[in-house]
Amino acid sequence: MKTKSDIGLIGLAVMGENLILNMANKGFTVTAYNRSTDKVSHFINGRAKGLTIRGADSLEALVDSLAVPRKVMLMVKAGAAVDAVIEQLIPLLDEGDIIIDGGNTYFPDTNRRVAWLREKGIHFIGTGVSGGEEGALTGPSIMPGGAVEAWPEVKPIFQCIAAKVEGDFPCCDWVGEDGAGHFVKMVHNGIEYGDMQLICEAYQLMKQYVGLTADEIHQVFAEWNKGDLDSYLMEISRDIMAFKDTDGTPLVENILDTAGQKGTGKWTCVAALELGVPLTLIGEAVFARCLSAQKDERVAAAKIISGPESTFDGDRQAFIEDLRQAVFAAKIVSYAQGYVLMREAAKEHGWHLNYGGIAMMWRGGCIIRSAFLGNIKEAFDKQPGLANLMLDSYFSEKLQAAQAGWRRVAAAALMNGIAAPTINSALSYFDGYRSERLPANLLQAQRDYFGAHTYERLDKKRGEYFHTNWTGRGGDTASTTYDV
Ligand code: NBP
Repeated sequence: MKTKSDIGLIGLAVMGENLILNMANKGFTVTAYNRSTDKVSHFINGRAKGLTIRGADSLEALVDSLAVPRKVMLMVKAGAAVDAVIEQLIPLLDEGDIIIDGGNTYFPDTNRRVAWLREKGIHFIGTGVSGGEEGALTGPSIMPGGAVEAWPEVKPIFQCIAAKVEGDFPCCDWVGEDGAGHFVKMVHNGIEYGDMQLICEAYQLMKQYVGLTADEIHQVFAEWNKGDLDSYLMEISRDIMAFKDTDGTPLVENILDTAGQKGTGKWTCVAALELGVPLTLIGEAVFARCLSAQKDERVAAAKIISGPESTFDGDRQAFIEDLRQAVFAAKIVSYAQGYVLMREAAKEHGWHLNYGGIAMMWRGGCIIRSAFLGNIKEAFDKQPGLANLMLDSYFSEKLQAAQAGWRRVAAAALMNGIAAPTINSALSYFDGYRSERLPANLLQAQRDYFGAHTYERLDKKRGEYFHTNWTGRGGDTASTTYDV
């Protein structure tokens, strides 16, 4: 073992332990520390035995064991715990040392911490780590941002432990300034919500409308996973459909239909609302989880409010192909919206994001990994300033091809009373985005009518505002022009 460790890691819960083992397996020497120090000895005498991992029983011992510039990675519970550990580390570290927060931190906290530590001469990196327990051990997707000066020091470790795709391409690269790494990880999680909900709606339509069994749905997902929808989430959904409970019935059918959430989907939607980005698919996915959680109310409502009887008498294969197209098209919309959100955040915060690079960071190691991300990388390689993924020739052609089937599925869901919020709202966004004229002219008229909020005219140049005395009773005074 080297006399000084390459990196120290604080937080020996599931993610921290596995990241340390991953680093040691790749030849790095790591010092492990945990607030409850009994976990340190348990780890050192257990999973870490025989590896290049040393334990520290205090933060002082951890800092003393590190090669300079010291690199200390935090894998503790996001929020106040991160600040508490940073406060304790500051007096122990020197200028030029590096603190890395690898938790699921809300990006404004990372913005704040980068600035706070910069004042003290300490470089702070906030990095998203995706892939859960297994990813942490065998190769996660890592999305670092913050103090770029620290990146050359951290890069060899992070790129070495990250997942690799297309040969030896690491799913880790520099994302951008301040909290950009955590922002991108947050959008990743939001997209994850959307991808999961889309698959759930496909399952519901196949089960409730077409009448397929879990084994038949397993076969459909297996087929879908061989084409455009090839992804980790499709793969696990395929396997879940085939998994049997102890009594031989499909386990999935015995699971209570109320979904939990930890908040990253909500944060993504809040960021979208603040930046004025229509992130409709992820929003619907978050709300679908909220609605699922209202189980008791739904059970009561089902007895009171009725809908159409669901009937299917069409061609099964044809409908399943339409459904595949609908899921694929809606998925394109979801990623298009997520990328618009990142672009608007970059404008707002002055970040320089590498959009193709982000697709490659998500290409392996993480929950949303899929073949499709390679196409997104190509789209941004062709046009780095691409305004919306749907305008790229590959994706616009795919959407064109999927459109008819997508509409048939949305119509079937609506006519048969089966909720498919992400498939349907994505179609509304698609139709809205491709509409030269939306009904916002009437909306502006309404706003001007009741609040003298003014409007612009088609026959005048942009930026010239008009107010009409609609009722004859109001005056000519307009309200201040403002945009929300
Ligand atoms: P947890 O989020 O469960 O955090 C537990 C760790 O935080 C323990 O080591 C605990 O020490 C430490 N900790 C707490 Br709680 N308060 C502390 C404090 N005030 N000072 C010092 N240490 C404190 O662990 P996790 O599930 O491994 O996740 C770690 C981070 O990675 C989180 O931000 C999480 O959101 C993120 N993440 C998790 C996953 C996943 O799949 N679990 C995936 C991706 C990212 P103790 O032992 O003394 O209580």
